[in-house]
Amino acid sequence: MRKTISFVSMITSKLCMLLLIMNAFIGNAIAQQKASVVKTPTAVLQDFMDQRFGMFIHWGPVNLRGTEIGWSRGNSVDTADYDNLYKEFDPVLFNADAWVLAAKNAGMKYLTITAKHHDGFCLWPSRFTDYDIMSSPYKKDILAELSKACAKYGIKFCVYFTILDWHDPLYPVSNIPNAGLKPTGDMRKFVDKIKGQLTEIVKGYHPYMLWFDGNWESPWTLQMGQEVYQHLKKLDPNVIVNNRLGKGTHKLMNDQTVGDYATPEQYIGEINMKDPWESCITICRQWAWKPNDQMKTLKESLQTLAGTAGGNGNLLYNVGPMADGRMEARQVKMLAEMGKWLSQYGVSVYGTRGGPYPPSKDLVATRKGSKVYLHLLKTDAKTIALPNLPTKQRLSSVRYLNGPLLAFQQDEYGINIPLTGKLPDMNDTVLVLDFVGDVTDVEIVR
Ligand code: FHN
Repeated sequence: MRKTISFVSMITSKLCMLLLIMNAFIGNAIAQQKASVVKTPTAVLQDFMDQRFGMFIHWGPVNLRGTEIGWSRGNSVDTADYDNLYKEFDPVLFNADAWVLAAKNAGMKYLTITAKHHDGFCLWPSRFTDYDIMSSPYKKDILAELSKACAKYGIKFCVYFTILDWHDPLYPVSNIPNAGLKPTGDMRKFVDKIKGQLTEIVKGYHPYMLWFDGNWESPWTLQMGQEVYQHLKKLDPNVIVNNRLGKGTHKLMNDQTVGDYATPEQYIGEINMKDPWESCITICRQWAWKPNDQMKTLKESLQTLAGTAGGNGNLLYNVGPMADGRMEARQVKMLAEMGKWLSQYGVSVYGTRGGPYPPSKDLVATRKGSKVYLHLLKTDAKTIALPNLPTKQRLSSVRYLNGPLLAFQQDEYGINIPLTGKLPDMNDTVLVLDFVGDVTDVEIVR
C-alpha cells in the first residue's frame, strides 16, 4: 500500500512538472508569435492623424456608364458589357498634376486612388493580370503618374485596394444575382496573387497608406488578413494600413481587426481619443462619377471636416472623376473654397486633437497646446455657455480666430461668451479659447 502511494505521488509530480514545462513552452510560443507581429509605429500613425484631411478617388472604366463602381457589374450594367468597358477606356484628358493640385488647393494632405476596386480592373500594369490599364487604349500607368505628381506637390500618395475581386476566376464570389460560387475559386492562389500585386504597388509606388476594402464576404478570413498585413510590414514597416484587412465592423478597432485605424463610412465617426480613425464620405452621393449627382454644399463639407477633427479623426473626402479623366469643375471649385477656408483657419484642424468639449449639434471642439478651438456650427447663437474644464483651468482670453478679442465671464459654474455682431464665417466660425496651461490631455468634458 505504501509503495502504491509513493508511485502515484511520483507520477503526479512528474505530470505536474510536464504541465509546467508545456505551459512555459506554449506561453513562450505565444509571446514569440506576438513579438513577431510587426505593427505600424505609433509615431507614424500620429503623423497620419495630424494630416486630418485627404482626397479619396473612385475611378475606372465604369465611368463610361456613370453607374457605381463594382456594384453595378451584373446588376444595372450587364456583366459582359461592364467587363469590356476597358476596351473603350481612354481618359485622354487625365492630368495627374491637375488632380493632385485639386487636392492641394482643397487643403488636403493625402490622396487615395482606387488602384483596384471590386470589378478587378487594375489602374497599373500588373504582371498578375491582363485586366489592367495597359490593355486599354490609354496604356499609361495611372499609379506612376499620380505618385509622381503627389511627390511633386508634397501630397502623400495612398492606394485603395480591394481584397474581393468579382472579376477574378480565383475569387469564388461574383456578386452577380443567382450566379452561385465560381468553380474556379481558389483562395490560396488568390491570396498569393494579391500579395504579389501588393508587392508591385508597395515596391513600385511607395504608398504612404493602403486603404483596404471588401473584407465582409465569406471567402476572406481573419487569418488571410493577418498574413497579408505581415507581408506588407515586411515590405515597408511604416506603410499605414486601414482596418479592413480583418473581419468585423469597420467603425471600431476590436479583436477581429487587422490594420491600424478604424474606417467609419458615410458618416462622422464617434469621438475616440484612444484609437485612430478616418471617416470616408462622398462629396456627391455615388462613389464613382454619376451625371448630375447631388453634391454637398461648402457648409456641409466644412462642418463634416470640423466634425471629424472634433472627434479626433480624419476625413477622407471622395471625388469621382469622369471617364475622360477630368474632375467635375463644380467639385474642384467647391474643394478650392474648402482650401480657402483652411488657409485662414486650418490651425484649428491640422495637428489638433479632438475635444475637450464633445461634438454637439451646435459646436465641435479641437485643441492644441493651451488653445481650444470652438467651431460654431449654428449662426444664431447669442452666447456660448460651456462648463469649466475638469482641470478647472483659468481662461485667459477668447477671440475669433484671426479676429478681435471677445469678452467672457468665467466662474465656478462655467464659461459664458456673449457673441456680438455678425459672425466672421457663416459656414464655420472658429473661436479660440486660450487657457492658462496645456489642455492637450484634459479628459473629455462629459
Ligand atoms: O463597396 C465599397 C464601395 O464601393 C466604396 O468603395 C466604399 C468606400 O469606402 N467601400 C465599400 C463599401 O463599404
